[in-house]
Amino acid sequence: MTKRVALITGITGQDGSYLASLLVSKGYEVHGLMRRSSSLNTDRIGHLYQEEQDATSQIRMHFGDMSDGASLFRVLKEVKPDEVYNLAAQSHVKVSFDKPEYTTDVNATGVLRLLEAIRLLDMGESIRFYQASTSELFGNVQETPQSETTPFRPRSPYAISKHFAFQTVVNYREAYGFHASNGILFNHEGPKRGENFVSRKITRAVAAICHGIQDKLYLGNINSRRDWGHARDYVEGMWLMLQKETPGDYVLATGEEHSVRDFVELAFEMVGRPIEWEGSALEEKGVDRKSGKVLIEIDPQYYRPAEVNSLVGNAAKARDELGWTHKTSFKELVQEMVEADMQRLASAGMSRA
Ligand code: NAP
Ligand code: G4F
Repeated sequence: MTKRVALITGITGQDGSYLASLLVSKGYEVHGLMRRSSSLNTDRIGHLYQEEQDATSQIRMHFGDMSDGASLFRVLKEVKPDEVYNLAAQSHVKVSFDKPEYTTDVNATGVLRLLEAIRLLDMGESIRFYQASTSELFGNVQETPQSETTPFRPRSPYAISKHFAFQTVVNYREAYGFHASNGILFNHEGPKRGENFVSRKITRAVAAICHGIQDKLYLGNINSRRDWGHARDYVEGMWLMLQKETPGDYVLATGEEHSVRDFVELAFEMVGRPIEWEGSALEEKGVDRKSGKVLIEIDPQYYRPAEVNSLVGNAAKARDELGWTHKTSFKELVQEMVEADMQRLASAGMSRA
């Protein structure tokens, strides 16, 4: 039996790392597209990746960039993948307001570059394509919960770039018969989550405060609500979409909604430091109930010019057609992230004393 070959863009990110592990465990030959960086950025895939010459390396890496069409063309030609998972993106919503043009180039035009390279290489019939679409497309939500039929009302340069990418995938499916699918994924997290997304920012702060190396956590809109699942569960859904005979667009979500405030309360509770809230708006503070110390303050620099206040998904189509459901509860997710950050600091011997 010949091994199936997968190419993952964004392999050095949170989802790329979980997906690479999943595909290696399923016997795939896994290749990753990686952009050049002045310092090594392969930490998240360190368990799979060794240097090119090392026969024990479980994945192969290729330099390329979503902003460089020729590099995408070259990598596709070299790897000849059966499945392409396009996870690469400037994925931070707030940052997209600061870098709208760059975000659009990578997240929108980048997807067009990749699909067009597949078409020009006459690989359209042999490749199955996954696009990392997002619940941010629903933006100013028109109904609750959101499903595949809910209208898109994007509210950030990030969401608008992903809207273009979504429609481009649909267009290549309809115009050229590509097996191309959009996964409309709601927020998914885990211990490998980037440090400036709110979930990880909170769990890192909880650990650092417990170890005495941070005094306070500064947050933006703590009343914002999200449908948070575990990335490990969601990459399984990506793979399932490409195993289906016909392509399609699928929501992956837990169907449960929590506020940032809930996340903070649960995370601090897990280390025995329950929080009480005092004051309101910019003056609201999270106080350690036992010591009376202020641990959380609001900093408006984390507010967005246009906020998505609430997102919660209906993943019935993925359940019925793919047999996908999430496995990890909100509480288990927060627990795993807090424990991992506590463990990281403990093993680094970090404390202020
Ligand atoms: P992430 O941790 O930020 O990873 C993004 C990946 O894209 C990294 O490997 C990054 O490389 C790479 N990348 C960025 N710009 C690139 C470029 N110009 N060329 C090539 N690679 C580039 O994001 P994630 O959380 O794993 O999310 C994966 C995908 O799913 C993203 O497209 C995101 O927008 C989408 N998504 C995520 C969620 C979620 O909740 N996690 C929900 C819905 C959709 P570096 O390591 O060098 O930075
Ligand atoms: O963790 P966040 O930055 O994630 P956001 O904006 O929901 O985007 C993530 O999920 C999307 C799927 O819906 C992905 F497409 C996207 O790539 C990314 O993975 O912020 C979550 C909420 C927001 O409402 C934000 O305003 O938390 C609020 N928040 C409050 N204080 C904060 C902070 N967000 C961040 N990053 N930092 C804060 O201090």
